[in-house]
Amino acid sequence: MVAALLDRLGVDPSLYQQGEHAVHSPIDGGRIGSVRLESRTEVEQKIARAVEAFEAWRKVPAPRRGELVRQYGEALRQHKAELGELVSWEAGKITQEGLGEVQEMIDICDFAVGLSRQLYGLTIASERPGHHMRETWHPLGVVGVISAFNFPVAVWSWNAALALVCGNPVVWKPSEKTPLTALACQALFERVAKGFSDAPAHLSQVVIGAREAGEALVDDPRVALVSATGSTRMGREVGPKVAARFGRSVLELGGNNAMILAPSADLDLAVRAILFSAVGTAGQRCTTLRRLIAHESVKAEIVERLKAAYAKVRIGHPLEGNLVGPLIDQQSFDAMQRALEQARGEGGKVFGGERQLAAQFPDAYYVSPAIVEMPGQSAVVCHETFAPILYVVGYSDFAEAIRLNNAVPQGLSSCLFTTDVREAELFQSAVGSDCGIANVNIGPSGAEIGGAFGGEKETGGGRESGSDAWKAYMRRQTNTVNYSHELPLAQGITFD
Ligand code: UN1
Repeated sequence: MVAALLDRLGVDPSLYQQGEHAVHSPIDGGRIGSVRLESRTEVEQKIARAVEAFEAWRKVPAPRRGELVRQYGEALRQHKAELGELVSWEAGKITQEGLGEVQEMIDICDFAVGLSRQLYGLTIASERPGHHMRETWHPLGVVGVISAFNFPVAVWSWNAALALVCGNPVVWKPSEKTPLTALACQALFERVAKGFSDAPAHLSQVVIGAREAGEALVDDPRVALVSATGSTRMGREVGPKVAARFGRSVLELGGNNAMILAPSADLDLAVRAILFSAVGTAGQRCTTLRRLIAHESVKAEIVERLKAAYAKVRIGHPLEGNLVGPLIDQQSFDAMQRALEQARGEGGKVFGGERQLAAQFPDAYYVSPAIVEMPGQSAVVCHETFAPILYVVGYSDFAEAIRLNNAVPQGLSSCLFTTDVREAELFQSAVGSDCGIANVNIGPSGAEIGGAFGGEKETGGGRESGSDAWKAYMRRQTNTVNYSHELPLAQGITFD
């Protein structure tokens, strides 16, 4: 099955049939490939090739660079079904979400194509006569991308599409858990690049490797920007290392996303939003809803309605019409069980969370999503467990709800369900949510690519994808030109 998909996506079988690192599908635990892990030296060789590619690519006009990304987007459209299914096999996403992930790639390609004609700088009023000032944006250099298993292809594409139109080559280290989807994206890229006369060799490269390979990207001063998505623990290592060599990093780390449910909320909408954002992707999005902060007047009702809805959610093989697929692996299952145990110890009432379908899939980890009513926002609630656990806490006044929303170390996404315009505006104001994303009447997950994506505090502060996130992938230059016959100095200084 997987081999046939990889074949249709043009991946050379030698890349996934003879390595020492086995790749297992979370769907049934079966082996779907084995890849060779690259050494530090091999990664360094790839970086050297990327530097060469940069020399050529930065000279290609940006709209022409955009044309390559447009053609890549076309290739993705043609192969959406296969790539989406491969995402399901390798990351365990349900059909709709696997396809949605590929659509997110197509969308960012479209965005980047438009951007390739809009890498605008500024003109600035000079204080000196006969002078003009402007600000220009130039290609930055090699961009290293480190991505996580849960969005095995989309997050790379946010980075790659922008990096490429900005004039930069990309070296990508995907998660060791999802190398096959990366090989597929790379095969598609190579096919498109081959037919594109202005694309230098090695414009996009994949590095299959473990920690050592990631470290090679992080440590190498030739990698101008490291864009890393993953745990806060990983970011704590990557950020300082890149900073120590004065490199640039874009960090997209843990989230602990809340929904505030106000007394005036439309509960029908809220139930649907909670289901998608807490249960979808088996709770394995960085934007997954993990905390429900419900007003005391609606808390009992929402919990009851959620329990009824959770009981109906179909859990099972993600390609067979179910709504919840498996967790990525046993480690993830164990972490979930430990968190539920801790929650009980902290006074939580746990509903759900048990292993499912163990007889049918002894080597895979399906769970029923959990709802945990907590007496308050205790330690376990402040920690991100990458599994479908929704903690519910109550509040009585709105200021307290905002305080709870903000009282965790992470700051990625947040949302409020209300029909009270004052609450809505306050939530999105300077004294409201402290997160990078703050929504009203939609859940915290499933963001469109057009906005800047990322968050504050332990989420790392990086922004990827839309808006002006492209600026992180370019270097800014301030230019002053004197077209007069004098040499006036700024600040009125005389130096005769
Ligand atoms: C992630 O989980 O790392 O907003 C990215 C969302 C998706 C991206 C999630 N568009 O849920």
